[in-house]
Amino acid sequence: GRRLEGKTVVVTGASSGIGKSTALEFARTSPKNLKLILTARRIDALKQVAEQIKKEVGDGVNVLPVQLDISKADQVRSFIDKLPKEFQEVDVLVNNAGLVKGVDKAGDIKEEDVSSMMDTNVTGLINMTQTCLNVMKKRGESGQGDIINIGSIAGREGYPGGSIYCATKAAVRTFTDAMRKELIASRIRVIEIDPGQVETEFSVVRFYGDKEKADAVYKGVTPLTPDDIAETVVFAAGRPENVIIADMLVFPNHQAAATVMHRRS
Ligand code: NDP
Ligand code: 8X3
Repeated sequence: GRRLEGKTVVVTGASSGIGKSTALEFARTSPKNLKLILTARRIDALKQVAEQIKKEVGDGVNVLPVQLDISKADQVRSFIDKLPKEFQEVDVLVNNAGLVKGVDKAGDIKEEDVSSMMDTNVTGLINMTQTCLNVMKKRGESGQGDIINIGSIAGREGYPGGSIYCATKAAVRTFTDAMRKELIASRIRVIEIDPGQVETEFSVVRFYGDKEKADAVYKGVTPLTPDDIAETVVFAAGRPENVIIADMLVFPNHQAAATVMHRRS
């Protein structure tokens, strides 16, 4: 509540899944005097999320939907400058936007899938971080703000059919770790949250829109909900200034590794 009051929060990939839930959770937790910038490619979906927030918590939260494709470096570079002045002082960046494409094995992976995962999950996240760090570094005596990166269990271990996706999340993990060390003299907190299986549009995107294949991923298990992860993101952002939740791995109860899963038959 109080600790988030007056903050300006950017959530990438807020049109769906974890990002959408995170936007709602920030609004519920700090329903007064919060500025929320929601970004994704699907602007209509963002506007619906903004409407939902307004309905749930009223006008205390100032929500700004912004169309942004993080895989486009020029869009990310001008992102802050194009915001209305009152939204430019970003305090919290949630780097959530990301995607997986296909289950092909090395040798057969489509070039376009390699680039879309790399350009979004890695380069997009890095560019977004650098853009917002410019603002955070100027705050206070030595810089202040929160960068919250959504990694994955897939960044900690590879699994067959996920080599590129796993490599992108491993890159996020290493970038995050190095950056936390680089920023040690500042008050900027660099936070990584790594979910296991969460039921979102993630698998629908992975199977190029095939809902049946996506549903099969969650058969016989109870995956995390996007709200479960949203709660951890807002918890991390809401810790007192001297506390950092540096690194968090969150599984559903049936999961113990990327591919160690107990399924009800
Ligand atoms: P969803 O597919 O439901 O949401 C992904 C979000 O990312 C969408 O809002 C999408 O918006 C956005 N996005 C994708 N590409 C771009 C882009 N180029 N520019 C801007 N926004 C983009 O999946 P999740 O909510 O599950 O995924 C969120 C994050 O969580 C991802 O980083 C994912 O890797 C990670 N994760 C997911 C897990 C899971 O099991 N679901 C487990 C561990 C991590 P739009 O299409 O409108 O651009
Ligand atoms: C997404 C979870 O299943 O690809 O990060 O490891 S999974």
